[in-house]
Amino acid sequence: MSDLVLYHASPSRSSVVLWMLEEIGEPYDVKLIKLADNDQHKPDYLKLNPLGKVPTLLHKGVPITEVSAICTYLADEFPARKLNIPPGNPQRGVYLKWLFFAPSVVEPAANDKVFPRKEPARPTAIGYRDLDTVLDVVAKAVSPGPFLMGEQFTAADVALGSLVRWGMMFGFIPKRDEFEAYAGRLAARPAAQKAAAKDEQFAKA
Ligand SMILES: N[C@@H](CCC(=O)N[C@@H](CS)C(=O)NCC(=O)O)C(=O)O
Repeated sequence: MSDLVLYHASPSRSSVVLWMLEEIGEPYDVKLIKLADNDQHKPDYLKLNPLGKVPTLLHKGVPITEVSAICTYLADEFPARKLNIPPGNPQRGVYLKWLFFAPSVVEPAANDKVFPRKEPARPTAIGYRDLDTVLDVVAKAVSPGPFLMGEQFTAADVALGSLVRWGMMFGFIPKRDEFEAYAGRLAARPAAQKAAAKDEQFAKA
């Protein structure tokens, strides 16, 4: 058994971690979780991820949950791949901002659009803006790019880039030129292609 074990449902948010693991290039094992069979609610899995969600990554037996936390952790833990901006570099703050921006700003703004609230939330009380405003910020950050941190591809591109790719695929993010160009650059990465091919097999399993 590898030090790294991904609990994965294909395709889902755990596909983001699958891509991240391919970028890292360390050996890992995959344990498939069948959401339709409610594997995520089984007692043994709830011990690892009390919310009963995927992904969960085990590293040396320690469970880590939350996509962006896992991507941040892996990039720091395996720095040779240069997928992080390390402590000491003032750009690390910007890098971390994008890693948090994905789940705490883009995702909730997208959810509000896909699942509108009966009563709109007070804009000053929620921690993000409407999806159009949020996406303007992302579009500016990825053009000309090529990546969020400029020339360096980082874990932030895996986390936020996955949302952009998925969002356009499922129609909750508009196919703006900036996003299509950025998604194209991400899809061209060999690790992204390897992860996509594996995920296709996992989906059939
Ligand atoms: N905040 C979590 C979200 C994880 C999540 O919502 N995963 C979905 C799959 S995309 C899930 O496990 N759904 C199964 C369920 O809710 O029972 C993260 O970033 O890891």
